[in-house]
Amino acid sequence: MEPVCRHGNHCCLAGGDHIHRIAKIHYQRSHDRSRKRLNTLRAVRSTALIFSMKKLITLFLLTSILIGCTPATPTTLPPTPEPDPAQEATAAPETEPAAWWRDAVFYEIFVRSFQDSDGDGIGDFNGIVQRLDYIQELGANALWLMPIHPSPSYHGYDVLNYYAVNPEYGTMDDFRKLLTEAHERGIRVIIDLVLNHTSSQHPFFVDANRDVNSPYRDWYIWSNETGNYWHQGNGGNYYGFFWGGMPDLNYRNPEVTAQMEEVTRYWLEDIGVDGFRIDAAKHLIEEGAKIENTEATHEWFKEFYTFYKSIEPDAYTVGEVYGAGAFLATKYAGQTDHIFNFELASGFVNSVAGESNTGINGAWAFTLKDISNGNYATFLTNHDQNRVISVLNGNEQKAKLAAVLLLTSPGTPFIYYGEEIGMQGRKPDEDIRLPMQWNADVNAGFTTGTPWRMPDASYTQVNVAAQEKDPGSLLNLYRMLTRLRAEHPVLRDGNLTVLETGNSGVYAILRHSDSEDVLILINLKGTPIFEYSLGLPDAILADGTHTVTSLLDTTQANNLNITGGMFTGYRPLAELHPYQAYIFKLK
Ligand SMILES: [Ca+2]
Ligand SMILES: [Ca+2]
Repeated sequence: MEPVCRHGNHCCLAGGDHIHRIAKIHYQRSHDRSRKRLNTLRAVRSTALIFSMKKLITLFLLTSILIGCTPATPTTLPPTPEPDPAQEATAAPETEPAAWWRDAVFYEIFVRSFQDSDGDGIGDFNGIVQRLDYIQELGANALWLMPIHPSPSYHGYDVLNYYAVNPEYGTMDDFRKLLTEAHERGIRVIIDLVLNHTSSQHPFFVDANRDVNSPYRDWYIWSNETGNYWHQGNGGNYYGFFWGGMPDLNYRNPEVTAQMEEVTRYWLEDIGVDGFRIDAAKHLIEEGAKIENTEATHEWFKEFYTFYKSIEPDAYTVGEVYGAGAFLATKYAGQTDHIFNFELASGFVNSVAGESNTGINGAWAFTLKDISNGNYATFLTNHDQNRVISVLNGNEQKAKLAAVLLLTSPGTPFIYYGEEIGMQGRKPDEDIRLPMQWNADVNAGFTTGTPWRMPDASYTQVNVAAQEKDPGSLLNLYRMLTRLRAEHPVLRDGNLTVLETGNSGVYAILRHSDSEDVLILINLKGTPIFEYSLGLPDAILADGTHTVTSLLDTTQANNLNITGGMFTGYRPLAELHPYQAYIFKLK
């Protein structure tokens, strides 16, 4: 057999037993390492909170100066509970891992477009390191890096080598440095894991296609079938759901599973990433005509979950199940930690675009019916969709409302790079993945060389530097919202009740926990609203009179009277301003 492996001992044709044995040996070491890492992260998080507090006070002052009124006294942060070292040391490995992702705000980065550090026009790992302060100030404490492996494409979703990094993005040492620097700031890092397919130029496929007797032949799916998804190969047609350049792997072959588990172990254990975004999760295993979310796919992910948790109990996966809502999230429970709630994302964006609460209230009805605990990932748009401000026809006020919807909702929010400054972009895909707009200098501050693709022309107006100076900017709203989310646990994991509003242009929810109640109220329309009235149909609040104070500014709303745990006919303000969001704390 001619060796096709050029990647060292990770690419051996080891069977599942071998891989599992390695996994068990590494388990305890990995667990100790994980504890140490977590303690570092916790220590850093306390520092980050203090830092955030200072920034918040500054922001309050700036906002108040701008609107010409007395600054409200910022609320005092509760002390951060410190982990008990004795308890940490004796905690049994079987203890449920702390679900760090429940408190995370993720930032999705397309490495090629974020920041070029060496003038070759291509974003890189060192560029991200240069921008970690920016990411931290945004309030993101986790990163999702789109594919970082060598690939013939600009986007990287067709992988050539799962054990290496794309040399255009830097060296493995550069990547390790990014991990270290991020972890020192309390920022976790997950990477895209492309399981469903390889590149057609991957050595496995090249060998499989060259020779029908190749040991890799059965790693892919061959047939005499023609038509959709079938592509002409040597000695038969091969299955590639997305296109011929991305042949699907055959997960009915245990060697394929063993190989991808070794890839998973390598990145978690040898390199130290914090988890994965699983690309095209629903397409993993086909069952005849059924090619999405099959039973075999669910069974595979069940085993995969056990495997990666045995390597690293704190590892997080989020599955891309394109188009999924909460119902499918329940189907992937115990198989991935989260899937993205596309149904909710559409609800957020469509309600703001259509200026009506119908879309979002409908999405909440489905989501709350299936998952009431917020165990899913949320977002507005991602790298496969037109950018949110373009969907909103460039309306920055609407983009602000979308940000409020995302960051005051349950679930773990993901912000797509540039969304926080209102970067525009419509398909083709390259144009929704353009260079980050840092400033008004040549090439938007992205590179000193020739960018791999020109930034959007809007960068002279729409950029980070300009928005940092403007207290009323979209960027500063994102910063304020992530800080509110950090300060008020109820915004992360409190219950959510959709309120009656008596007006389809008014969206109102109550976030409720044993310790705190927050009311979010939004006028989705471009005109003032006077005719509305809020009602809480469930008996969940304490009886009596509550004061209602804005968490965004100095607005004081009318008191709220609760009888029998509920209320009707409540009007916090006589007038709701056009495209205005209010976040009120009840006391
Ligand atoms: Ca570069
Ligand atoms: Ca597949």
